[in-house]
Amino acid sequence: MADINKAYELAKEAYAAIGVDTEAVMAQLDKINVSIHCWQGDDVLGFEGASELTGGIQTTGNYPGRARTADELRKDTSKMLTYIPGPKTLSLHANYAEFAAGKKVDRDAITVEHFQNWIDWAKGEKIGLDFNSTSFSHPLSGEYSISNRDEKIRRFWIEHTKRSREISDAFGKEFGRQAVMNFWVHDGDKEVPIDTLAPRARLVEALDEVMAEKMDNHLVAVESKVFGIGAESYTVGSHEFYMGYSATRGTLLCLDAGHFHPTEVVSAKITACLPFVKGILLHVSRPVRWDSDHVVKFDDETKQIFKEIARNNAWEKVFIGTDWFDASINRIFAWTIGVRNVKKAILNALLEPTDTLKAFENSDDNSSRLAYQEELNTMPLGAVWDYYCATRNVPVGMEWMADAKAYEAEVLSKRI
Ligand code: RNT
Ligand code: ZN
Repeated sequence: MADINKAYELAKEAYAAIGVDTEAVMAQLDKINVSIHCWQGDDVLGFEGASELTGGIQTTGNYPGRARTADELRKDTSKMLTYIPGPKTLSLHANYAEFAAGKKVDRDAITVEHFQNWIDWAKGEKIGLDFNSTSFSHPLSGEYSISNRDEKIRRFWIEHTKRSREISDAFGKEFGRQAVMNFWVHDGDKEVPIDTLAPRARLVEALDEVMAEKMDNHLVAVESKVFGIGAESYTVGSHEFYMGYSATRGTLLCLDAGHFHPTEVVSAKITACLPFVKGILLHVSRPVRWDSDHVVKFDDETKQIFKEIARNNAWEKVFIGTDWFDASINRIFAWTIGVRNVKKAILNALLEPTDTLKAFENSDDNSSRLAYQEELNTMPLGAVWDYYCATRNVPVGMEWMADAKAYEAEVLSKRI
């Protein structure tokens, strides 16, 4: 700790010299929530007994130790949470419901009672819960779910999405903070259909019905995607579709970092969308070639996403969620590495002397703007990050690794 303090004092001075108050930055970081996805721990399978992930998404790798039950997933999540500083919530999918023996209901009939164990657990962890409706890995998933031309199938998913709103709203009430419910459906086609409009018209109608009831304890976000596996040629809920929907209906717009063409970046979209939507839900992820949901790195795009929010002080309008699933490495490592990088990238963005950079820009001094930005890259961010972790009682630097390895030896490796 002595070294951490010493390094921090020097870093504090270095940042003060460029007009950045590290204490104020850390106080701000203490208020920025990250909604952590639950599904890294069990390869997105949930607890309905699914043995296969469908809906155009895929987890690859078979590293041992996957959580097979809700209790195991809660235990693993609790472990991971001890490595993450600052505020956090856990984001659940509808297929993580739990049923008493013989009391299983289908997704169109789930209620908040099926998430009571999660609520009790979250209270113990002193965190809140967020929610996601779930269109995939179900006998009625098919290529089209809520936009299906079959009225029966469509009705099922409409009812499911209504139930999901109710659950999300109940979470909001329970935890005294507005929960965020994300809506992503895989609906799409392997080939371009002749009628690309009709499924979209059905999706608008279905969503309007789902959104009709006013519920104040949660916000709904809608998530677009460029394509899914097996649905490569047509996506009902494309970016333009949900941009229009969220702008006209007052929902949040979810931007997933992996859901665009490989040369498009989410960081470039934030201020383009903000003037028109109620708010944005981010799915911080890392695309590699396609929406492959790799563990988030402390890379340029991740840093840029949070700089865009910080520079425009848009923390109130941008909700931060995570979304990846890597089964090729220890899953607790996959979670921890990614979420710590998200937190670190937020800190990095807050440590930028934005006013100075804007002043250069506004006086057409682009030479200084570039020089300054490049010098900032090697400022002692690490010392502030270590100090933040230490003072928020989570492991500093690589310390968490030995503990996570011990957990692997004691717990994960025994799961066969
Ligand atoms: C899929 C979307 C979606 C899912 C989760 C499981 O492409 O990104 O967010 O990853 O809902
Ligand atoms: Zn996503």
